[in-house]
This record gives sequence, C-alpha cells and structure tokens, in this order.
Amino acid sequence: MENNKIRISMLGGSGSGKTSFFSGIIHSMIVNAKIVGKGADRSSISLNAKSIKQSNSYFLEEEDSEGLVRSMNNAALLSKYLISDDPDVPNGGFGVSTTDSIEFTFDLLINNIPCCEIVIADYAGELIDDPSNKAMKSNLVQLCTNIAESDAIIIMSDSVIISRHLNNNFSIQKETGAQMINMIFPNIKTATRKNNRPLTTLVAMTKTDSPRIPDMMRKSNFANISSTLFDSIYSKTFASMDMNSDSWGIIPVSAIGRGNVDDDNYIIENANIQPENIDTAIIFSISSSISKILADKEKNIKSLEEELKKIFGFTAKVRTAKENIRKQISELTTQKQALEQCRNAISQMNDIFPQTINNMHCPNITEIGEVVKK
Ligand SMILES: Nc1nc2c(ncn2[C@@H]2O[C@H](COP(=O)(O)OP(=O)(O)OP(=O)(O)O)[C@@H](O)[C@H]2O)c(=O)[nH]1
Ligand SMILES: [Mg+2]
Repeated sequence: MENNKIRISMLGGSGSGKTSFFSGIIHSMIVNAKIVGKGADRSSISLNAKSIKQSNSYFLEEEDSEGLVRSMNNAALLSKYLISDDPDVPNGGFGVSTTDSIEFTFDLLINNIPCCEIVIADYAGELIDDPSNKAMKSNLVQLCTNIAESDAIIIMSDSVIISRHLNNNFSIQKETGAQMINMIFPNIKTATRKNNRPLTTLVAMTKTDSPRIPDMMRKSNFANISSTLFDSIYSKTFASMDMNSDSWGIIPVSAIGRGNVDDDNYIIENANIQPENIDTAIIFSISSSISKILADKEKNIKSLEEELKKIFGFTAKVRTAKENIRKQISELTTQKQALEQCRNAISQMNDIFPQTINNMHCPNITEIGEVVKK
C-alpha cells in the first residue's frame, strides 16, 4: 500500500452497475456527507476530488489550477456522473455505457480534515467481458495493474439478473459474470497479497431498488439471496479467503433508492434520488486499510522517537538532525490524529449499525461488526 493511499477496485462486466455505483459515491459522499454518531461523537465522513486521470493523461492535476477554480472544474466534471430525472437525458437518466477508463483520487475527510486518499477507477465493463479485444489491450493491462494494487475489491453483482434466474445457480453465475470472477479471484488474492496488505472483498448486489425484484427477495432484506451468493454463486471466490483475517461482506446497494424508476427502468420526473448503502460499502472497504495505515504511522513515530534518544551532542549538525526528526514526528502525529478521528468515526457506525446490519449480510454478522470496529 502506498502510504496514505487506499485503492478500491470495482469488478464487474458491462451493465453490472459500476458507473451508477460511482454516481452513488458522488451523491452520498461528495454532494452530501455521511453523518455518523450522535451529540459530541457526531462526525462527518466525506470525499473531496483531488485529481482525475483519464487515458494516461492527467487533466485535472492539483498543480493545474488552484483553490476555487480547481474545485469548480472538479464539481462540473463530477456532476456529469449524477443520475438525472430530466426526461430528455438519454438512457433513462442513467449514464451511458463507459468506453474510456477514468481514475479518481479523493481526499477522505473526517469532519472536513483530510486523513488519507482513496483512489477508484471507472472503466468499460467490456474489458472484463471481452479481454481479447486488441484495441483495448493497454486499458486492460492498466486495469489488471490497478486491481493487483487494490486494498479493496467490490464485486458488482446485478440483483435484477439474480432475480431473473432464481433457483438456477448456473445461469446466475453465467449472467452476472460470477463464473469469470470465480476463475480470476484466487489470482487477484495472490497479486494483492504480495505487499502483505489486508485485502477487503465486498460483493455489492446492485440495483436492489428495481421494481423487477420480487418481494420475497426483498422481504428478508436480501438475507436468503446473500446466503446463496456465499454458499454457491461465489463459493470459489469466498473459498480463497482466509475467513479469520480477511474482511469480507455482501451488501445490497442501490444508486437511486426505491420508487424512482418506472417499469422501463427510466428515472421518473421529480424523483427523490437517495443512494442506498453505497457510502456504507465504501466505508466498509476502507476500514481495514485505515487500521493498517494507522498502525504503520504509530510504528514510524516510535522508531523515530527511539532514533532521537540515541542522538547525542550539541553541535549545529546534531541540532539540525534532531530538529528534522522532531519535524517528521510532528507531521506523522498530525496524520495519526486524523486517522484516529477516522477510525473513531467508523466505529460510530455502530450507532447506525442495526440498520447497517439489516442491510449487510454474511453468515456471521458479528464479523462485520468487528471489522468496522477494528
Ligand atoms: N433501478 C436501477 N437501475 C440501475 C442501477 N444501477 C444501474 N442500473 C441500470 O443498469 C444500467 C447499467 O448500469 P451502469 O452503471 O451504466 O453499468 P456499468 O457497469 O457502468 O456498465 P459499462 O459502463 O458498460 O461497463 C443503467 O443504465 C441502469 O439502467 C440502480 O441502482 N437501480
Ligand atoms: Mg460504466
């Protein structure tokens, strides 16, 4: 893991809901902030766009523009991702199929104070559906590099497809792309493990607001279908995880919230768009990495303090050396404090946890509670 960077990768073919999920991130963590905890323990968790990279060229580097100008540019670009209730917008208000890879770097803000960076890319799902397409080879290589460097993988699993093939696990695997994910996931694990980093894996059941989802699926808050995903659809993927140390979960998400589309899945006029569980999915994805970065900072501070103790003498050179170390300790301490705030904010999610638990499933629910608490 690059020191303060946490990389999240979405994994899913064309139409699985990546761009819409991304739109949900912007809606719930950039336009709005997630508020956790109550009273004095109240914290806000949000993101701020830092840089945006498209097809190997940065067009919104930090240095390119300053302050308000940069912020306006970022806001304009990110707004394009937001789902619209304007009937004239093509594709029923959702974005069109992605053709180009684009990578976003965000500052994670806790009570408006940056604590680390989150990197996430949106790409053409066709890269996953048809990796043999030569024209897109460089994009595919880039995508694989990104995946191998990830701290968290979010597997996109289309709940509308799942509902269409209920009781036919083979068809669900084939149509959702789970078949492919099961084949490649063990390799992802090996690749991401090279740096001894924790890897968080989350299966996001997308589009769970859809009117096409039968009530019986929704009734148990998707618990039954989550068990099927765990026991059979993604059994090979889950089998490659270490259930004791890896963080993992299954979460139903929606980019828009219920009651906002018509029968053709077009956004209705005056829709009240409220993404569901997307911020939770992101916070869950970064939780283990935050703990790891924090532990690394603490270790660094300790070793610098040890170093400081060993330096003796009163010459100008010695004084400068000591001053340098003290400066490093002070910087690291500031970063450590911001990360502690972040960890505390995440643990505040326990207040809203009953709701989160209802919406998040794994065979042992307390496991997720512990991951978030860590
Ligand atoms: N009702 C509902 N429909 C959704 C949701 N997310 C995605 N969809 C539908 O699924 C379609 C495809 O979603 P995208 O987010 O564009 O899929 P993608 O993974 O980015 O696809 P590519 O860009 O082709 O790789 C959208 O146009 C919507 O029709 C959701 O949360 N709710
Ligand atoms: Mg897309």
